[in-house]
Amino acid sequence: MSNVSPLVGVVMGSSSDWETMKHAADILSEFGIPFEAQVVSAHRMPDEMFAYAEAAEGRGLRAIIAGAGGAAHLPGMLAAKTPVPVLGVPVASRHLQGVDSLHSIVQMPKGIPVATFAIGTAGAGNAALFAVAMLASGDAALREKLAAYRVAQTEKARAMTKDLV
Ligand code: RP5
Repeated sequence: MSNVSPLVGVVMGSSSDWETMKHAADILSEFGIPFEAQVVSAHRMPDEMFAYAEAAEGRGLRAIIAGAGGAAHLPGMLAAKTPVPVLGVPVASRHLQGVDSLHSIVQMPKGIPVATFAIGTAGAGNAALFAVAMLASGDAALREKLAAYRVAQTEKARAMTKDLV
């Protein structure tokens, strides 16, 4: 994290979500995107959640990556209170392995969108990459960085074959 104003907020319902959500933070760090990370529980601290959403646009946030598990209302409720795009990450829950989280986040009523990603660390990482892509549309240097990231990924996948036999 840096001292400059954050462009992306990474929020989660509990510190137990951090193990998943740090995969979003790692990607944002890799791309040099200023971000903040904090627990903003929809159910346990609803007043702070509303305050966070209401202040988000004015504070300059361009995207909010929100992760939660179980009855995962955080992304949807944030989206209801801010025009800043909300990227929802379903965290794998103890009892239903995150299928509950996924359904809670993805089934938004028409009119209040939440971009919903895969359950778990892949979803957290991809939400961050999506935020990078959003920011890159107005930033040529960031676009180049994203292109280089994808080339490196392709090369890594190609190199996998030689380890098979
Ligand atoms: C949700 O409840 C959180 O997002 C977390 O995934 C889940 C469990 O929270 P803890 O009981 O671990 O604090 O609100």
